[in-house]
Amino acid sequence: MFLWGTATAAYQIEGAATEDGRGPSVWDVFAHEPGRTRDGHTGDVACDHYHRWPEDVALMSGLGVNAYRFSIAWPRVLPLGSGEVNAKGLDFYERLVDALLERGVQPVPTLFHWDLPQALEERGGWLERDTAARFADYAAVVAGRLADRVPLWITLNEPFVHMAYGYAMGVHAPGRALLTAALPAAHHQLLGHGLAVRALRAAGAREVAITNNCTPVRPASEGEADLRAAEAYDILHNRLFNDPVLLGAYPDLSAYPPGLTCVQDGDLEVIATPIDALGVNYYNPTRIAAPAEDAGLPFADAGITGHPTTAFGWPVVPDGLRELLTGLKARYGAALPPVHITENGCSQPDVPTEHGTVEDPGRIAFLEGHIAAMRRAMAEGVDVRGYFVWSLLDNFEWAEGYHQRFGLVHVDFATQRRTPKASYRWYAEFLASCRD
Ligand code: GCO
Repeated sequence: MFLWGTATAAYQIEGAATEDGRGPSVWDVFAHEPGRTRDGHTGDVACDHYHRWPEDVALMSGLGVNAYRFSIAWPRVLPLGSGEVNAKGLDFYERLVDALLERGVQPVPTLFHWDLPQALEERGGWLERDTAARFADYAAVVAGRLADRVPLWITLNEPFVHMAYGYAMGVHAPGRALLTAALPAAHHQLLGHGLAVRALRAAGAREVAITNNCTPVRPASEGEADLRAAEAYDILHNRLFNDPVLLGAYPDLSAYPPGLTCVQDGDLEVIATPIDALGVNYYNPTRIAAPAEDAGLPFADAGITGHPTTAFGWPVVPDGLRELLTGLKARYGAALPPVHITENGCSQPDVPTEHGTVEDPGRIAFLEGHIAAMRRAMAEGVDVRGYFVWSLLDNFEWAEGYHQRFGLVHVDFATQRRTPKASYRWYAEFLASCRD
């Protein structure tokens, strides 16, 4: 059965940041620091999904999706990151999973969508090797409760973005701006992934995946310097996170001195523990040029022009999804497991009309175009098993706060009123036509 779903993440929708024993995460701390997010927005309340989840499950049921990708908040389950388990945290996810199953919606939980328990950050976060072991312990706790009912698990969400934005540039939590000294955060996340795959399987999980953010990289010209820069970017964004998982080896990191110095014997075998699927998040391609002389990095973003853009200013290039998927197949061949598009979607300037509807033709065109591109890739031989729209609800868009709306459902953050947009009705009709 092809999985058609929507996706969300805990910190972006749950709210209830201090309720029922939840510990603080790096995002709670970061969002409360002055100047970190637009207008100082935080996820304290977000979509109040922690209390309104029955309404949100009903919205999914009305949509007709057969799968829902959400994330489990590590600090709800283990408030200090390790040690004592908070039963109320596990109870919340168990209720959600059971309600989804009752409605024929397959739960697809992600164990880490960037909300590291603050207690672990204070011990070094993902720069520390020990965090990988704590992640596996946490995975075992959650799977111990839910593996009998959850067929497909995702370990990490976008370790590239977490390393780059959280540890290299400091624009996401935990707000560290270490540039290439952030690389250990890549290795320790990947090691945590591999250990978690083993822990999940030991607890009875049937299928396990990792979700990577992938982008097709285009050189700004065929000149040698641009080609070299594009290759360096492809290595950092894509290959650093796919190669060790699928091939058991890191790519050449000589463009990023000193490279990875924290890898120990046996780590790559752990990271390459076989997985059942690769989750791919796709938003847009990237065009890369040679950097200026004194730039600290071996590439420069040249920007993509000549395409429509989302409210975020991101170029809309549906065929980039076909290019990405066929490129993965060409690169990894038989080592590429089945793929799920675990996120795809766009922000639009959605404003409710005087009739209370939300018209979002740009989002409908985006989704139609990308689903068609995914199908072209499938016709070209890529084994794709699922597609999840980002997102079910407008939600807390990290450093952008509530300013970027990605939902099929509009959320009025003052009243928490949910209004299905035109794209919600479009997706419902599309899913109904797939079932006919
Ligand atoms: C991501 C994200 C989401 C974002 C989405 C839009 O994994 O980057 O999982 O949390 O909200 O990508 O930027």
